[in-house]
Amino acid sequence: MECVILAAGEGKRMRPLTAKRPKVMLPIANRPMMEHLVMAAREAGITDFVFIVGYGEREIRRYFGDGTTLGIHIEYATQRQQRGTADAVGVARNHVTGPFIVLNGDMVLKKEDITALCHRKPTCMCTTTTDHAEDYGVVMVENGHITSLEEKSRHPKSNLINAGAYLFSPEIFDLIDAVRPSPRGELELTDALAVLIARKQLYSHSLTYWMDVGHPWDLLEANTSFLETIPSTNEGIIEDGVTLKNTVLVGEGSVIKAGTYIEGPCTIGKNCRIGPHAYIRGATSIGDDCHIGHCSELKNSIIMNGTKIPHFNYIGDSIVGSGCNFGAGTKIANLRHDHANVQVCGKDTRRKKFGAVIGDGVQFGINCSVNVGTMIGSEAQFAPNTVIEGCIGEKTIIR
Ligand code: TTP
Repeated sequence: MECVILAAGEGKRMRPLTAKRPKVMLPIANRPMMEHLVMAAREAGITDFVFIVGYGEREIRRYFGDGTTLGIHIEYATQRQQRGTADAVGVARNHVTGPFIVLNGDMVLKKEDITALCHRKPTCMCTTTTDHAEDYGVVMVENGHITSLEEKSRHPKSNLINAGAYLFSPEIFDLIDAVRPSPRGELELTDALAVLIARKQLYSHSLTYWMDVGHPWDLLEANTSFLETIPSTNEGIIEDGVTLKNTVLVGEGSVIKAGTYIEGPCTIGKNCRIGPHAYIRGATSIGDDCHIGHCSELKNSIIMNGTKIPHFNYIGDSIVGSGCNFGAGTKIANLRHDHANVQVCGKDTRRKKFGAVIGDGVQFGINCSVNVGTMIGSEAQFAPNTVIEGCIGEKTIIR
């Protein structure tokens, strides 16, 4: 069975983290989110993949290559313009020969569900339940057939939704050819599926596990769930006087200095300097070439490659891009005094605890205070003692 992974989208909802990288390359437990999906499919026995790439495709091609290192074979097909999901699947036309699986690249699935999908008869749509059906395509199912599909309804008829995973036969391409732009100007896969629904030819396949990773805060949840399943490893140097609790992974060339206290699950990439006297709490992922220094505390956060958090910093429930520098004493708040859900740029994170989303290359002077729910665009710079909140555009300079 061939597996087509849709990975051409920009991921506007993930901005500013996607300013310089495609959404599917954002890290979860220090691996691109798409790698977790590919590995689940490989464990389900799939070895032939077609990656539909577009936005940021160079990074995807460079990282995955021809798939040999992962024990799979990858063909790439470029979607020149991100014209919608029907268009993206259509790009796979000359790369598949028989029934094939299509997976949105921005979700987490379990191998067992992919195995079960491979054994179904085409055409199948995977479904799952959610408390936020209004954000997705809501489906109705009767006797195993999908009987209706309604996109992002304000008043969803059920909590059953389209999970973005399918089993198709090549006949889908004829239906895709007939799709015309939707009111929002996209060629939507759901319009091709509507024809199959009318013919009672679209089966429902119910998933046991599903996680959608569309917003920055979804990364934290996915990070926690992956870190909880990985065993501890140490390829670095751990000095005497370091305390490690629960699962902690330390990458090659990293040094954990004396007095550091790490409560996993945590993963630390390659060539990092941690401590002396750093305090890191789970679930936290720290990328390669990072420095977490004296009296800096991290909790439930994702820190990308090359970021420096060197002296007296606190970062909780946050996502920090690559190449950022935190001046001594700069801290991020992560809880509102009224304990209400944290909003980021007008969007409800549905979390009581959330800190900030920080793009790549942001520079903080000493003693900056970043309020809960702040979003900071890439390469912004802040003078010492700046109080930072709200949505800050990229390259903003506060002197
Ligand atoms: P979406 O999540 O709908 O789109 P997106 O990834 O661009 O994200 P955002 O809404 O934040 O801008 O896409 C679902 C999947 O389909 C995702 O894995 C990306 C992929 N996709 C393509 O490959 N090509 C496209 O033209 C579109 C719209 C999406």
